[in-house]
Amino acid sequence: MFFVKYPHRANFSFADRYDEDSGEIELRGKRFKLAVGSHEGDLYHVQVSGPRNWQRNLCLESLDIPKKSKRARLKAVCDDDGLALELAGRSGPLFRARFGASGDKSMFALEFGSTPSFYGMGEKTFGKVELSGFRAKFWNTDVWGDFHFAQWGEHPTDPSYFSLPYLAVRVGDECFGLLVHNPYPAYMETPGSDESRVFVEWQRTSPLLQIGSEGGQPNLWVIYGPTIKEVTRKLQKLIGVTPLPPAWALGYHQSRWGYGGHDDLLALDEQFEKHGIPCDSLWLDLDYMNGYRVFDTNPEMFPGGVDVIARKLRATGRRIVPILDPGIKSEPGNPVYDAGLEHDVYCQNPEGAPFVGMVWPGETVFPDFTLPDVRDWWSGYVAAFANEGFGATWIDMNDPSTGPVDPTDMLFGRGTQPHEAHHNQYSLGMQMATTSGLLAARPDERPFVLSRSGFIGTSKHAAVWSGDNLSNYFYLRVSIPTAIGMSLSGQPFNGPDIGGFGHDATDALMVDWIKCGFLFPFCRNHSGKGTRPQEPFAFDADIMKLIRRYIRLRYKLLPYLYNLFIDQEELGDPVLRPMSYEFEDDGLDLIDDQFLIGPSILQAPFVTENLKFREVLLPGTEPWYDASNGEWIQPGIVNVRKLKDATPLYISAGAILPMQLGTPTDNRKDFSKVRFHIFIPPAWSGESEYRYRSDDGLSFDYRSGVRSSLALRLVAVDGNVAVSIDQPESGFGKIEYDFVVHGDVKSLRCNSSVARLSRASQTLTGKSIKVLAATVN
Ligand code: MIG
Repeated sequence: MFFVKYPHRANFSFADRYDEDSGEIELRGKRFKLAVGSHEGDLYHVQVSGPRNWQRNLCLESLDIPKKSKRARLKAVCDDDGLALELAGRSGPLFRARFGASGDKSMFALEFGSTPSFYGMGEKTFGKVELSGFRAKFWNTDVWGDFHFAQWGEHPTDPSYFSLPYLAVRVGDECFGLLVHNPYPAYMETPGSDESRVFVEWQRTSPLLQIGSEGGQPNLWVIYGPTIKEVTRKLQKLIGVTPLPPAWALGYHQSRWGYGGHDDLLALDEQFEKHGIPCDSLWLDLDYMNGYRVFDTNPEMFPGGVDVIARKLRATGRRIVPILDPGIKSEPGNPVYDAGLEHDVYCQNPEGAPFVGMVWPGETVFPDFTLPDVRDWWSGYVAAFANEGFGATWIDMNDPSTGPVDPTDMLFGRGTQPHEAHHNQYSLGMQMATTSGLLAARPDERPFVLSRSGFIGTSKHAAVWSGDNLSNYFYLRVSIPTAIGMSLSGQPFNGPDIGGFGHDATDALMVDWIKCGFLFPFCRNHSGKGTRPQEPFAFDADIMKLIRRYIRLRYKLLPYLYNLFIDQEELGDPVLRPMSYEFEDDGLDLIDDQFLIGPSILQAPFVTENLKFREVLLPGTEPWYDASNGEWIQPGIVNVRKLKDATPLYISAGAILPMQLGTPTDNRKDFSKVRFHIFIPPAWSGESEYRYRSDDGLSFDYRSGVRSSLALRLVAVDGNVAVSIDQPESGFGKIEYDFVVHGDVKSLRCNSSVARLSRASQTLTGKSIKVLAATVN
């Protein structure tokens, strides 16, 4: 396994014979079995089996496979060149694929009728939404450990921490997805070219899409859309939706490598309180530990135990989230180490002894999370640890990072499985074990785990942050396409270290970053040891107020965000989306610095240093509401000036956005009281719908009916607006609501009553805007 070398198709033999009756294919005289399964929803599974590790799919998490179906959009045929797989589109095949092998490696080579576009690829830092002309590898990597600083400082590196070998493809106006369901290292090479890297012709990427893995059973899922929305929903349901997180996990999180224990936490708590900044949790990095020993809290940092401070923080509703690394200090007498030896939990080296890596505590050994009994063992420690007073868990270094030690000798399955067979899903096993530990400790609370690495199935267990970035504009800029890629690849709960992890955030960068990231699905300010402190109150008062303003705005919009996570669980839609998710205009995917939060909020933040103006493309055919000044803007390209307070943020015509009342200054959330902000352009005619749901934000009771919902339908005719609203579900009691109208409506009716409208004002991203407050009897 090399980072920047890729299998070349000249070394592969392609299936030159295929017998449709027996399903046998032949590659240079070697025989394999091909199976093409067709499933409801236009999902197809291509599986090839053969000797050695091609016999069995080693994925730890199962897929949620829809029932078999007779539909056969994907067909295997035998033509003059041998086996071809064809996916039928509306007017002819969308691709024709050949299957090849080179020893244990497998490859699907796809040829397209017309120019394709590509999206997804999990977590990449290429800085692009559209991914033509890339070679990519899928091998979970501790980027700072494995690349030289000169490479990652301001340039994309690949592979990344989190591997989701998935690619969405658009051909004409039809989309389909390709999922390599195999934990071995995967690769993709997309047609297209980056001229800056081409000196001689052969350096161009292949005109074919090449996608496959370096070992393991070839398992390719082909998901037909035809829209990107349908493809993404189907993918998400196949690999697993993200279960509704506790509401507090959607708040603002404060972290820094350097916070110790009781005293630091108390001081932070007081600062957030004093400045009226909402914050749901405080994160502890390595320094809370006793000599980097996992599950061993330094008693000097917590006089009287963790629960002392955990109880104090309960008054302000803040949780403590400690970091956990997989690497256990190899040291006789360390109780966790000893217990692990006794239960035979460690990955082995080829000599049959525990494999040793060099991580924080020095020599470290690694639980083999691919084994169910080892996951149970770990889960017991997590449960006990949670019971000490911790609110959730942050799992790091699970790529796994072995420091300077070559991981190839780290064997799984008690020495029976090669490293590559499970490397990519090591973190997944750790997530499964950690989540179940939290559930064991608190069976009635939705667990929350943040993980650095991940694989297919992580969406069911953990949020993922995009690993170590730097406080610079390169990383701010790529945070958008990286989040879009993850969202389209089925990892909706994601976000970067806001403000940047390494180096010092300047005032300007910190402000630009919070303006860009304040509505990202996961919103945590984290910084590295020795860097400039990055808490909002570490900056001068005028900067602090700007940062605070956006954190407060996140909390104001929390009902909207929370409902987007409900939609994720029900429908599979990502929270953060590319514009093309909702709008059809061509070329939207070439814009890498704009994104949508849900269907109605469009952000086009300033992500380039010292820029005074930027172009914003407002898609679609309806006007957009400029949240900084309350003006309606026609769709198309507009030139926007950078303002100190505001950020370019637009709301779609007819949108209904549920918000908390007033300006939140703490982290209280009551989803039973909501204010619907409706956005109506002048003399507008149109319709929209919204479904609002409220529940306790913490338990699983919503699954057994302890949830209330409101169904809203808005019809506007020439600026006269009628909203019909009813409450189809009342399991969580009555929802109190009122309305604020942004725009100049002529009249507003709510169900059968006419609303009284009075002038009011409202601040969102910029200055105070005139709005109409509606009183409904
Ligand atoms: O080698 O725990 O990505 O967030 O602060 C560094 C210390 C180990 C890497 C994580 C980062 C965390 C840091 N960790």
